[in-house]
Amino acid sequence: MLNQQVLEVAMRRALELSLNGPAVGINPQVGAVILDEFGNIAAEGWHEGSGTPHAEVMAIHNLRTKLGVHALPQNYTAVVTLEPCNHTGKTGPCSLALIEAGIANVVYASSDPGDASSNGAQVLRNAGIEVLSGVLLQEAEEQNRVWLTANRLKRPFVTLKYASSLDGRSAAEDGSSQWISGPESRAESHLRRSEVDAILVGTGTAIDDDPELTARKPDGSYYENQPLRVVLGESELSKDLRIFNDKAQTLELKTRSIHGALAELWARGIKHVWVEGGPKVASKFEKLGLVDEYIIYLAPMLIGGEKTSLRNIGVENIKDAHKLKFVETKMLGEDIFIRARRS
Ligand code: AOF
Ligand code: ZN
Repeated sequence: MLNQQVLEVAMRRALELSLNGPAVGINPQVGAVILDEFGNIAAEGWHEGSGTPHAEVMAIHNLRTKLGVHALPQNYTAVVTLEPCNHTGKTGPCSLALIEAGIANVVYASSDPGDASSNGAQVLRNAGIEVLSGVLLQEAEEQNRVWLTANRLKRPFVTLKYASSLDGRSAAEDGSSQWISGPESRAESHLRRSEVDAILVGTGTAIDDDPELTARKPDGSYYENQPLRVVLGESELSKDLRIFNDKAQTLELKTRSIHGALAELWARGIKHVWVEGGPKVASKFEKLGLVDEYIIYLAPMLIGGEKTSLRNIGVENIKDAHKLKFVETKMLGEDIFIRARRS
């Protein structure tokens, strides 16, 4: 096996390559590099999304093409960001592809959480391949948290997003809320929208604010990926609402059950949902402990009054407050951007 430092450099490259694949869709972003016996990169590959070849299969293919032979010399190390799969889904098992290619060593970061797809490492070991797991585990877990969390919990990853005043208000007393965050924040949040599978709001927000809930660039044009628009609640909605325009798909979930809604979205292949409000729906997700990540745009203004971003989340005593940790903060124009998780 090559030394740890060489493997970490290769894994860093594999993590970078994985980002060439789409963030949206039901499959993970996976990258792979194949190292020769000296630790030099001989070939690279990544996964382009559901229905396309997996990262290690791409890398093997690229190596064969480069060398112009099918039977490879038996001294290669495959470095992959995710444990090679062991199932036939839309493509064949990567474990077998690696064995068949005569790869000597396989190194990966995170384990595959799938019921059918996991266990690739054991199959590789049984075939006499040396396997090392957990290389750059923390980096890989952070980068792939959406797909990994969703597949471990078997429900979509939930991001709660809101823009608020410094005193945590998302609207004034008359309900007006345009605009709290500045143009830089709004541009950023639209870019992030384009990288999720669904945006969810309650019927109250759909009716009161009449949002379009699409991902738009600062010039008003639309991003290629438009997340599914999901409206949760039992109120009847007029088809004249902007949420029903033809810019994206829309799903009405006529239920009050948050768990039921998440199960329905998971069944539809939604891996990442952005909960955008209003405060009642957001508070329900928070109360149930279903928020995996918070994205908050904090504007330098005070609004006061009752229209807080969250309402009752079940905290009666301060010792029950939901404790978070900031994982990323930055200035965005005049605003502060915060990405946080439960601590
Ligand atoms: C890997 N390498 O590049 C990817 C893996 O329907 P399929 O055939 O595309 O299989 C999707 C599953 O395979 C996915 O849920 C995950 O468990 C694994 N993805 N595995 O070894 C890859 N994309
Ligand atoms: Zn695979």
